[in-house]
Amino acid sequence: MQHSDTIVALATAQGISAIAVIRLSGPDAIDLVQRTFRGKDLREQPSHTIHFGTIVDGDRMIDEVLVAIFKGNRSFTKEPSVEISCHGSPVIAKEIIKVLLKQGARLAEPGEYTKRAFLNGRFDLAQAEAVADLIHAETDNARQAALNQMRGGFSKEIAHLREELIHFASLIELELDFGEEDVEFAKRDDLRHLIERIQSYLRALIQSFDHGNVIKNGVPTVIAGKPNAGKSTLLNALLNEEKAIVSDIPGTTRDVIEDEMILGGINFRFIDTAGLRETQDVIEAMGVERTRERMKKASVILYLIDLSSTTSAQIEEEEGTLKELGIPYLKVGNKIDKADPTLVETLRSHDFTFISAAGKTNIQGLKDRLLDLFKIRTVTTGDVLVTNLRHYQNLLQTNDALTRVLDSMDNGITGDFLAMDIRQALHYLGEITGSITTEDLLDNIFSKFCIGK
Ligand SMILES: Nc1nc2c(ncn2[C@@H]2O[C@H](COP(=O)(O)OP(=O)(O)OP(=O)(O)O)[C@@H](O)[C@H]2O)c(=O)[nH]1
Ligand SMILES: [Mg+2]
Repeated sequence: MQHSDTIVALATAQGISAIAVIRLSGPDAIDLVQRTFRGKDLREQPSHTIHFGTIVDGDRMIDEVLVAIFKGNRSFTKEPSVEISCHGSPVIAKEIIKVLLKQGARLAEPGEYTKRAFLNGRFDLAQAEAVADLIHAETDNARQAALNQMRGGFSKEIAHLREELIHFASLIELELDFGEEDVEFAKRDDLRHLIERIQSYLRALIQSFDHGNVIKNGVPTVIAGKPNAGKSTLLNALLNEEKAIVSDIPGTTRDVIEDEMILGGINFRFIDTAGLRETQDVIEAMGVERTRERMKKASVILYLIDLSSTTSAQIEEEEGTLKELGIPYLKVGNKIDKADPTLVETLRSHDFTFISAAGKTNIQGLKDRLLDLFKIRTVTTGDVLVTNLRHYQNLLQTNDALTRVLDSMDNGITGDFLAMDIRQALHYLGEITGSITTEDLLDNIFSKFCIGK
């Protein structure tokens, strides 16, 4: 697909920097820059070369720049492209973009470069999405997972399996054309084998999402418990920073306080909350409500018990409520320095991690237990991981449709139902790689990119 217009945007971050890069893509990219450029004639230079000169607006010089040119389809977008490196002042970048707009360029929409690269066949949709993931990667593992996907990941295998399935779909549809006659072009045993092969691949991908999701999105970890249990003290100890106010007055924390920290290659988002209790204080009650909301959305809860002032009966009661949430949790006994020894003895068999948040005792032990819950291995080149929720949902739907095909075959159901479920499976698979797209789907994906990407 060739686009007729030429787009322009700042490709580097807003703000002051040594250099800023302005990027153009489209049929007129090089001609258009030439009209504002004093230096060599860019149209006569070979592709993939860089040229020094000035950008001018009529007689007014705006900046000295370096211009890189990419001709024909030998660029990221597979369109003629130009990258102008200017001095990194927001004013200069803005002025240069203004001149280029005057010459007929149009401001790029979010993700439009990557969208063009996709539409021009540089890569499939799953790979295009990985470009955004790569830029937003917050850990080295997330970077590697995104890079693997951008460089191919599961795309090729899915495209290949889809081709094979299309072959069967067309044979079955041919059978339908023959109507009443009893013909069977699509050998049912072969189809069964193919579906089993596809499903085993899909299942591996589906299973990888638990791991992939943690790597890409991190782990929201809520610190909860009764007032004064030492939650804010623990947050500070984990982050090694006086982030939250600590005091011996119960009900100190009212708002949610959060910050991120990378442990063992995973981004943990620690969330300190208002202590759980019934209260007449309107503000505090709102805080407690927020705590409950956050607990429901957590990936894991660090549930704190104050060992200096809690009885085992109370602990049992609190754990009962905690269990009902159905969210994984770690029981943490805090203030081990002031704990009642008999209570500690009783709790030993109850899978508690004992710490002193104030004394920073066994904080590492707690971190280790937390990491054990997310058995993460380092992502290496070539690992295929599903990190994207959209892909995950489509994989599940494909798998379900294929299970229906198998069921239909087991029950001797006729060709038209088989064909329908196969077509659905093909649809969901095709949406992952973008061989089937709608404007809505593309808008939805690329509008989440930033401008210039
Ligand atoms: N002895 C002892 N005191 C601690 C420990 N951890 C916290 N404290 C004290 O317990 C009191 C309450 O600590 P916070 O961290 O404010 O407790 P919280 O759970 O955030 O309380 P709320 O915000 O009111 O829900 C403070 O006086 C802390 O200094 C500990 O390990 N040992
Ligand atoms: Mg607090």
